[in-house]
Amino acid sequence: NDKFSFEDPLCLDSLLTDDEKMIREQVGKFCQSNLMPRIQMAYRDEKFDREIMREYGKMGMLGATIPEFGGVSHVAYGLMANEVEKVDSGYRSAMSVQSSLVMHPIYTWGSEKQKQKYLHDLSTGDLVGCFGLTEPNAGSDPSGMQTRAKKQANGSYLLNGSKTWITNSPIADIFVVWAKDDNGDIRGFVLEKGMKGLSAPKIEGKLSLRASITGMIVMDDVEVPAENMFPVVKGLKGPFSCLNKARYGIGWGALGAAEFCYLTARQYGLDRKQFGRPLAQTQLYQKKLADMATEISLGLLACHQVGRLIDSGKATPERISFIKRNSCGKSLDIARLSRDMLGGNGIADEYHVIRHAANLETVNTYEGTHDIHALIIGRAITGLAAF
Ligand code: TGC
Ligand code: FAD
Repeated sequence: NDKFSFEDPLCLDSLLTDDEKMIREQVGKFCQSNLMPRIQMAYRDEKFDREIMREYGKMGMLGATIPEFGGVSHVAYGLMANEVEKVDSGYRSAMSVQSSLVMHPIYTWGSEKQKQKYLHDLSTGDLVGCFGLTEPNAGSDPSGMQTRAKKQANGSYLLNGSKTWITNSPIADIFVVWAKDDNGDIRGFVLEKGMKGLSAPKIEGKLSLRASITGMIVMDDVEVPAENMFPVVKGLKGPFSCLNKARYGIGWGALGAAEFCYLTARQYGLDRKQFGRPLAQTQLYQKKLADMATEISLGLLACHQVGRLIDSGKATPERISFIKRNSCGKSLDIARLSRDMLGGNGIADEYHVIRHAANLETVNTYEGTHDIHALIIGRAITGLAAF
């Protein structure tokens, strides 16, 4: 630790426990040997291999912070997201939706019966879940959702409406969906594939996050038994508490994509010569590498701090907004810089950096856009909501 390392300039490593280091190493090996070889073609062909969910399950990567399914620290969960996103943001999306947006709400808000029915099979990847909050007319402002859950005389609910931009919906077995009831309260429901009136068409033609499958959730008079509703939680804090977890993981994850882009640009600059010397021996190239290494290291330290705060029960949503916003914005800048530093090769998929840059456009937008997180932080600073 007394020597400078371009891979870990501020010795983040020294802050990790032995367990966290071991988890990072095992997950890192899995990602490089199982995910990296398939990403180039998956991205070209716009395909998500459903088997990946079972592979995550075998690795203990689904719902890993839940005591029954691993109970790892939030820093360890962040390190997992970071390793996966070194390969592809879409592969991290699949893991975070299942863990933070499906298993977490069922574990936190679900009835005993719902937990027994779904959690184990979600942890093994035998079931795939998705999370439906965003609608065609309600994105940054989910309070404007139009999906309705109307109570029937027999006690069940009739759901009508549509959700859009939903990760994994076309391959999902279960759907955590948020809808307004007859009192105008937002309630959460677990829908199952095959329910009459429920469909999940794929959204084609994404030029970002192509190795992740995205779709709609269309509900046309879907009859949902009352036992499929989360019994207690009401209001936006239901969906928002799930977002806290997912946004935290994205903080670590996005910087994984940035680390890949930084290391690729460094190696490229050492290998390629122009004007009689390596590109890495020019002042402009070195300035860019120094900026990248600085932002990645500072960003990771912030993620580490927020992770420890979550584990000690001291994280607030604004603190999570800090790292979600910072990591996404900075990683997007770093990926674009790296693309530039590779010259023409920077646009070829075999070098991967253009894919990361394109992916990070989505990551900067979903789970609250860069500007929406500025407004969440701004409200906390001033006490005034500017939405
Ligand atoms: P606001 O008045 O602020 O709050 C309403 C109620 O919710 C509570 N709350 C939270 N609770 C827990 N965690 C949080 N982060 C919370 N934020 C708010 C709040 O305490 C209040 O509770 P109560 O009991 O007093 O009623 O609500 P608002 O409507 O003014 O919110 C504004 C804003 C901008 C903060 C919010 O609308 C927002 O965050 N918008 C962004 C929307 C978003 O992030 N959508 C994400 C969709 S899911 C997704 O993108 C998945 S991508 C998956 C992948 O592939 O990885
Ligand atoms: P809008 O809300 O229409 O925003 C458009 C622009 O206006 C943005 O720049 C925004 O910052 C800005 N803006 C909005 N309001 C304000 C304001 N008050 N002041 C200043 N600027 C403002 N959602 C889910 O529920 N589940 C998922 O699994 C999921 N997966 C996704 C996967 C992908 C690939 C993508 C692209 C999106 C996904 N989303 C998902 C949706 C995502 O959360 C939304 O796209 C995001 O919250 C933004 O909403 P919007 O697209 O409607 O944009």
